[in-house]
Amino acid sequence: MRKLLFILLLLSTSAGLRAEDGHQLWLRKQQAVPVKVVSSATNSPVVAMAKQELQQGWRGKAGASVSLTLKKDKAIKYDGFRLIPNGVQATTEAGLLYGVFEMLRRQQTGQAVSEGLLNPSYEHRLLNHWDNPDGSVERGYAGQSIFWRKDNALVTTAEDKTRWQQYARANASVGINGAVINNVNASQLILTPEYLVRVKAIADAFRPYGVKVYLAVKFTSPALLGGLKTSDPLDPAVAAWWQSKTKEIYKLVPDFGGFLVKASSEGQPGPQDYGRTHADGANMLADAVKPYGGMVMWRAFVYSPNDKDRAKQAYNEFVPLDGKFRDNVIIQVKNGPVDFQPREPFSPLFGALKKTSVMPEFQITQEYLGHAIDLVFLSTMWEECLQSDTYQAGTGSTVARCTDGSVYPQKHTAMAGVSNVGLDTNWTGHDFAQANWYAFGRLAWNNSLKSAQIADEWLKLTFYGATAPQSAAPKYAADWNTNFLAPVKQMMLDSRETAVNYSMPLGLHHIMSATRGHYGPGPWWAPPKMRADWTPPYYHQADSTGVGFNRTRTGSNAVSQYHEPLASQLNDPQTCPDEYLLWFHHLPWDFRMKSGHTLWEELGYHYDKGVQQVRQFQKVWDKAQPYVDAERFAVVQYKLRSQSGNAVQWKDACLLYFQQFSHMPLPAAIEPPASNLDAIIANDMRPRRQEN
Ligand code: BDP
Repeated sequence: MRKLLFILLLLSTSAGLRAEDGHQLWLRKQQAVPVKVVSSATNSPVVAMAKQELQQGWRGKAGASVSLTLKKDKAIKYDGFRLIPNGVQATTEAGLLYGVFEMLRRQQTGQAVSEGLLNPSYEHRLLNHWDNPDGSVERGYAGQSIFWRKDNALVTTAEDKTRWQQYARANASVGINGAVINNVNASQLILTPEYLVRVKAIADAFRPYGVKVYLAVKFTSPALLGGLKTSDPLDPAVAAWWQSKTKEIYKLVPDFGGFLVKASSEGQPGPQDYGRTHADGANMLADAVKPYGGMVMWRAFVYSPNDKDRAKQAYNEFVPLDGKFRDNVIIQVKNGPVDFQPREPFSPLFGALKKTSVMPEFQITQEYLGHAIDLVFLSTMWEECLQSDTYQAGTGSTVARCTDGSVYPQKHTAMAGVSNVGLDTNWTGHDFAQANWYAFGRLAWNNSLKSAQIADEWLKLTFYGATAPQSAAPKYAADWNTNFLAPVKQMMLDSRETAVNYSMPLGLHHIMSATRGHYGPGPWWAPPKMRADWTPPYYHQADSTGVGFNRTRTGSNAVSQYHEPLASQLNDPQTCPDEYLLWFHHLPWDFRMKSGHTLWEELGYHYDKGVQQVRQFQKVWDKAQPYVDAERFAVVQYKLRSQSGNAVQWKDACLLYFQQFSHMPLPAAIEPPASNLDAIIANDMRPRRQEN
């Protein structure tokens, strides 16, 4: 008995009954009042969840009666819903659940629960987990995988189930309805019967929250697992193998979502190994899942060492295939043409594929934006991408509208985010990285939401009343708004531009350290024999004549992949926005910027500004102390200190490194370097365990 009590205690601690350690995310326990729920829907698991959430979180009129109604309604799209007087109306059960979460969010954040129709922008709103069968997470900074582990990999414990439920609930609360539960660099293991049993267990835990399971698959699985001589997509035996594997999966998981494929990319096998196209590969898999209503997400993240400009390859490979894909294939395109850098222009594939479904892929995990150490709210970056005008179908054909079905008649619409979730108590490593998970879900639901609103909601849900049981008092609310909400929200909204300033300003990209897993600066890194397109000098092209990648018509001509008037605007350094200047241009160090400064000075000012901004964040956070519980306050404070050191490193390293080429003095107004280049490089090259 005592042993059982002990186990229960352990379980409850790990299952989320802790106080304010971040485990409850934006779903902290509410002081709910009684509510009566009337539902016309049969009491399915999803409807039961909707009721339970209402009962646990209702903060409207005590004793109110709330109706959940399933009803035909042509205006409701996908799993959208209507807020009606005293209730929610939807055409799907998931719609009812989302409606409930919307009502509760409004109550908790002080917004009116007014009537209205709320449809999601995208049909499928998915997290991609880069989790490996051994429990490691590629580019994960929040501990091991919540799905897989090395020892006892296939034993599902009660703790596993609880965590998967909590995870699915968090997703549902922001409208995320799917998860790819293994790495795009996929192991064939995932398709073995043992692993599929666990996939089923995960799907069972997700189902009551309306979250579907998807798998990333290795293209050569038929040869590796099925003993076939080839994995050629046009070989009938290969197609038959995939059909039978698909059948096996659907038997276990009837609502399985489909496959995600990284093929012929970064060493992953793919149709090109057999002289076939991406369309051949994707269509063969699409045919296998079609009878079950499944979908294939085929990634456009492709590039090869022979390319003169890596930024051009995805467009070159995929545009000729436009219209050749089955209608249940959707091409998954990273926001920028290179690779999740702190700032990239949007990928020119958006809007250019007119007869093929296309979905944006964002990176929630902060591979290039400070891991789980730096505080960077990514919503503004995603908003910038979604609101970029591609001009592909006239003015106003933004990335958002070119992917959500507004511009092109896509059979499927979707958005994916590479998850930052791991086994850490607070799920995401950094307490503020939770905001990126939250923001991704909110933007996938509504791709025209503003980051300021998202930050506002998240802060209220995550921190309000953390130190004050008397938080209902009007005085507390007023103080909280002025002293906590306003400055901390501003810090979040400024944080991405700050990270760009101290790491890769003015269009610089891919100059991060290779030895420290992409954390910190490494513009010098270019070991002999290394593929050029994996080294920073390939991207910054610094020499005595200047800096930047010439992608204009006199250079790689990547600008021509954009539609006019954008192509000409980007092509001319006088009209190219400063943000993208060195992305598209190689310019002399004394090039005159719009500000009147030389390019060299402007670089110096940006790096310096980034450092000053992080120091400002430290002050903002220090002042926020009275409003934050001790645990979360201390951890964030500590991380901001590390971030401030990181910013100084970036500034010193990059300015001293580039100075070797510019031969110009640093602007007098900026803070002088704290170290010298040799020492910085020696420290970066120090042998470490984690490799690129
Ligand atoms: C790169 C990551 C690598 C991923 C790759 C991808 O460094 O770990 O496998 O993206 O998206 O940014 O496939």
